[in-house]
Amino acid sequence: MDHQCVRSESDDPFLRIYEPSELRTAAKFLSIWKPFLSKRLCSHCTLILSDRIRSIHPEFDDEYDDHREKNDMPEPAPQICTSECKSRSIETSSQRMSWADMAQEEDMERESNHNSCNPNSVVKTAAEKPKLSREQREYIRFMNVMRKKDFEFFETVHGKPLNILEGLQLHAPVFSAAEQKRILNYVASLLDMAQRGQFKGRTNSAPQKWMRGKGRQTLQFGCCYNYAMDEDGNPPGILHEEEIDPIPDLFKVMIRRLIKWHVLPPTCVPDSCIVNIYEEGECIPPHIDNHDFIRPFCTVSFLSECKMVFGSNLKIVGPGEYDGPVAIPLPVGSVLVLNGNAANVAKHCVPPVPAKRISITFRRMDVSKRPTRYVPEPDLQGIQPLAYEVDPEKRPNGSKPNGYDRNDKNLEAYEMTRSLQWPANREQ
Ligand SMILES: O=C(O)CCC(=O)C(=O)O
Repeated sequence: MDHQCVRSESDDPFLRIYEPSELRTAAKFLSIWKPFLSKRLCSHCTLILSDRIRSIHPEFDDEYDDHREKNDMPEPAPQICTSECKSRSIETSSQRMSWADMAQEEDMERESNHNSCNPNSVVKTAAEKPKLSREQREYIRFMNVMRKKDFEFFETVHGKPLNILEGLQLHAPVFSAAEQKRILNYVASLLDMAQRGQFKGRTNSAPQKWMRGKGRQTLQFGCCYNYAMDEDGNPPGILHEEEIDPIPDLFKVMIRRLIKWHVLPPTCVPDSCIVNIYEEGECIPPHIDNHDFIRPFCTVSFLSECKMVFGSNLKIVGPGEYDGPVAIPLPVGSVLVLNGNAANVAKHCVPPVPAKRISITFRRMDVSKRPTRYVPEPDLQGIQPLAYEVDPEKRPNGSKPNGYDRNDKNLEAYEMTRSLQWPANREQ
């Protein structure tokens, strides 16, 4: 079944026996019930359901327009929900995934939370929900991102005082609770694929469990980074000849968000990433990111808050124990951007984490260091930042699209992220 096929259902003999007013009522009813009807369906099947409701009467389920309008990803591939649908969706999600799907999921979540308190409110909630366009929703979320860019910590470097945190930025929240959930499920699927040996070469590496402070599990995409001199005598840096899997689709959607929301500049679109999976007590030792990667680069935090420690001279006080002068908390859903002195003078590390944590580090390779078989990602070309002013003082009055003002919905959603769980049935 494809979308063409769903659209032409308005000519369906079943529908022809009903009056337009009856079809309108049916479509209204079904669109109110869609959060329930689409529960646990994959995003693609949810789209098919939306399309079908729309084919009954076009006035309803207009949220679906958002999926098409300025979609981050191409038109969904034809498919119906089968038992294999879920497992296949990870491989083909590039054709399906967009943040509009996630925004919809967030709405659904909010509604189901609300309705679980008051079963009589189903109709009222959905009917009263103000209709915001995708642009308006994105604008509100963009404006609610808090951006800290004035980190300061002075140390004496080469005999002179220097702000070693110059160039550090924290943006939060960039990914909502629903988006974090989606990303974590996606990472879980990537780990399953890694376990089944479905990735090339050194995409996946696991820590040596017997040694305290020996890291974390990683998944690398876009390039293979060698952390230390390997057994073939390769120095640390990008391995030119090593084959590796390309950046997974949902991570490309994340990258587009980072550029569009002014977190990374359009001159520095990441073309590689590392997923770090820290079990409780795991860590990353003090380091400065290799200059095979240009600046800035960034790390996105999930699952639990941890501190990143900075200092020009971080001390290793024992296996997995690090000491440094500044510790910066990284909230879940936040993005820490490293540039300038913070990336090039200060070392950083993550001391043993108090609870399971996942981070995704996005970096752009220096052109001369790209792997031999490097192919630019078509999905990551020509991304432009949204034309809104980030600095509140520079925002002209009335710059808000269609009169929508800042609200705190996202901050509430952000607070909810603290209770997110790693997919329940996974091994710890
Ligand atoms: O886990 C983090 O947030 C930091 C990861 C990091 O420093 C790295 O991947 O080089």
